[in-house]
Amino acid sequence: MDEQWVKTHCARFDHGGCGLKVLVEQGKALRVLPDETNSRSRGYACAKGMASLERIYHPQRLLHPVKRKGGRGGGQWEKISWDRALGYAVDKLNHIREEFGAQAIAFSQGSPKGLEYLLTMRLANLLGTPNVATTGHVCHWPRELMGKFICGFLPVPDYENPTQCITVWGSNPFNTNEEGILGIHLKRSLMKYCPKLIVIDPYRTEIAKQADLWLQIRPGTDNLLALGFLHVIVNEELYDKEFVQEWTKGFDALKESILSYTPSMVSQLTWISEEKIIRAARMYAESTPALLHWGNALENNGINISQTCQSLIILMAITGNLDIPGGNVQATVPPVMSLRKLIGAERSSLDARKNLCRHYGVSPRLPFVPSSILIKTILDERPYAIKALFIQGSNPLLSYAGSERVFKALNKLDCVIVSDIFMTPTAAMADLVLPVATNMEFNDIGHYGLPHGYILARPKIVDPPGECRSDMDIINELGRRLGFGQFFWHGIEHFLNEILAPSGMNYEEFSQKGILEGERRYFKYRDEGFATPSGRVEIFSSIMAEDGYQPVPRTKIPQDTNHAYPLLMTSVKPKNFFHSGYRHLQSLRRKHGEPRIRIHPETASKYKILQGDKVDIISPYGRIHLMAKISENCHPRVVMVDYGWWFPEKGKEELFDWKECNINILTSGDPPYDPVFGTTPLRNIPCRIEKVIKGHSYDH
Ligand SMILES: Nc1nc2c(c(=O)[nH]1)N[C@H]1C(S)=C(S)[C@@H](COP(=O)(O)OP(=O)(O)OC[C@H]3O[C@@H](n4cnc5c(=O)[nH]c(N)nc54)[C@H](O)[C@@H]3O)O[C@H]1N2
Ligand SMILES: Nc1nc2c(c(=O)[nH]1)N[C@H]1C(S)=C(S)[C@@H](COP(=O)(O)OP(=O)(O)OC[C@H]3O[C@@H](n4cnc5c(=O)[nH]c(N)nc54)[C@H](O)[C@@H]3O)O[C@H]1N2
Ligand code: SF4
Ligand SMILES: [Mo]
Repeated sequence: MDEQWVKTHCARFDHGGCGLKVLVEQGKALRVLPDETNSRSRGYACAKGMASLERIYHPQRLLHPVKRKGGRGGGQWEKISWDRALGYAVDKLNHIREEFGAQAIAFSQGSPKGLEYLLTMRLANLLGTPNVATTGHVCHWPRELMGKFICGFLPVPDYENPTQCITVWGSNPFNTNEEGILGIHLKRSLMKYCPKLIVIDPYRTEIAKQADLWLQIRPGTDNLLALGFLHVIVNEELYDKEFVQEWTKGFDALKESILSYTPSMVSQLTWISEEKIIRAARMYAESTPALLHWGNALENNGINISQTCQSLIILMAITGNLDIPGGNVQATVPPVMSLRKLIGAERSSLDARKNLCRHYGVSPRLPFVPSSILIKTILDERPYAIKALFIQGSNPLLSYAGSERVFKALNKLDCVIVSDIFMTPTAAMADLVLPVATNMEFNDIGHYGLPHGYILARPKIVDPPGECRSDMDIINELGRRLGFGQFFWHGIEHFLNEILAPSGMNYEEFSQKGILEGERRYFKYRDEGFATPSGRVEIFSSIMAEDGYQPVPRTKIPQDTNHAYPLLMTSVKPKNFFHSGYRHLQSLRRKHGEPRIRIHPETASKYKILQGDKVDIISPYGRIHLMAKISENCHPRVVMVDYGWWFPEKGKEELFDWKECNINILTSGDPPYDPVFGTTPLRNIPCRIEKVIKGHSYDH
């Protein structure tokens, strides 16, 4: 018997990171277990990671390229060869490029899975289109870019060293394991160093239950709370005077701008008591080191995200917690090919006038187009028409804000190509669907381009099923067929080896090692300064000022709820799924069978709603219905709605009931946008609820 255990890292169930070992026999993966020898995850893996083989061998996997027959979204498909599929894509893209210009071709990339999104950017650069759209503006880009503006890097929590205080702000790390690894490290740090714990979340999450201070914030007011913290810290002189004096610029401007955000004013708007605000600000500022574990709720909060990011980075800086052990640090990139080189930035011949960010007034420094702006451009045909969309690893009908407008936009396009593992509602709207190989079916590198200072090996373990090919392989081949052969590779192995070349290793050696880390150093600014125009932390951001934005944080007061929409809806990522993905997998579905709305008992009783009742949720943008779960963990004025739901078991003809329970029916992707990032709110949505009686809503 040639049974063998092979080591790899989990991927594509979140950003990936846990070590797994897989039992392989005669080319078939038989079992998967957590790898207890992995230095980072140390034997941890969640239910998703354990479902890796169920995903590989799932009967609903796409196995062949298919082309649409009949009307768009009608569920009729013809199986075609790869040669015909790629030939069709090349003809369409060439035709559109010639007739309308390269900018009429857009790419939509989901959250990064491996290296595929970078190859897509390379192809877009070579084609001459600036239109690679992502959901980065509601994910990590605001913190990354604002970090660059203010201190030259994204400050990530340093769990490698003891810390005295951890603030988990709008994150649910025991469920999401942010960045595929941070949840595990946080848990370990809590056990090992017993730091104080502050949690800022409208919902009493598992981690909130363990907190010294839980701040049950009103959704969407994190920007105000951050300014309130700054107010207390500056007023009570709890900041690091030496660091502020030596290493920052613009502290006086901050002093002035935070004057009005008194604890009493912030308390009224955030629903957190004045006393708690003051205690939390003091707890964070008086602990050294202290780290801030930043969550996605902040980016999902929409139109104030640029100011929230500014405030939080300033908070870390003035309390002396930047780039110190146990604080928020700059991780050093391991020696690999640079991002710029990989995406072919030097070969890019992009026309700045075609930049949609510039047109819509958001930061032209964003390396991609916010999906909200892509959809707006398709619908309005301003400043120009977009004709083709290549969607890679994304499900915009579920994941983009304002699903109805996404549906309209998809219908308007001349050509929609989707690559995915499964047929999704979005793929069902395509003209051409390409079946992709998933991890363990090709050699891949994980965490490249993420700001954690390491990359992970994800070697191939089994052959892909049917005719599935990796995204990298598909884009590489497409690039060659579109006439850019000299900038692509004769096979992905060459590509991977080139990426790794600066480390002196080839892919084979790297996969034996499993991980490649950058050198761990702290206080780098003492030698090199901060990578900002002034070499200091720019509390008054010269880049923001130059680009015409608010250079020190100041914020808008949130709109209040009203009689028509008296509640606020917010959400949380699903513990057992990755966004809208993997509702097919029975082991996961057993854990979470259908979507729910969580309602506080007082609120439920007011609306005569019982556990398990069907409830309509109505926002100014639409209506969905879900099953009620009564929970003391909610705030009485807030409802928590499950995110990412569609039903693979339903027919393709109805696009798998994509509208019924889809939270983004309730959000809007239209302006107002955050001025810098084009972000719209996903979490603090005014709504009302109604009990559904025999298919009709019972109106109160
Ligand atoms: N209301 C609301 N909206 C949100 C969020 C929220 O919390 N609330 N979260 C936002 C955030 S942070 C993000 S990052 C986005 C995510 O947005 P998306 O990335 O669009 O979301 P997913 O549902 O993960 O869609 C990914 C698709 O890729 C497929 N897939 C998985 N692996 C591969 C692969 O290797 N190759 C290819 N080609 N396909 C693959 C999956 O089957 C799935 O259909 O959503 C955002 N939207
Ligand atoms: N299981 C699983 N893991 C994932 C993902 C997934 O879909 N499923 N997605 C991955 C991706 S792309 C990302 S970006 C990360 C995100 O991971 P996290 O940063 O952990 O983000 P979320 O789970 O979206 O939300 C975190 C918390 O925000 C709270 N919250 C809701 N509204 C507000 C608010 O207005 N203010 C505050 N302060 N808190 C609020 C919610 O109650 C929740 O506890 O997770 C990654 N990991
Ligand atoms: S936490 Fe993330 S990386 Fe770890 S096993 Fe689960 S899905 Fe995979
Ligand atoms: Mo994300």
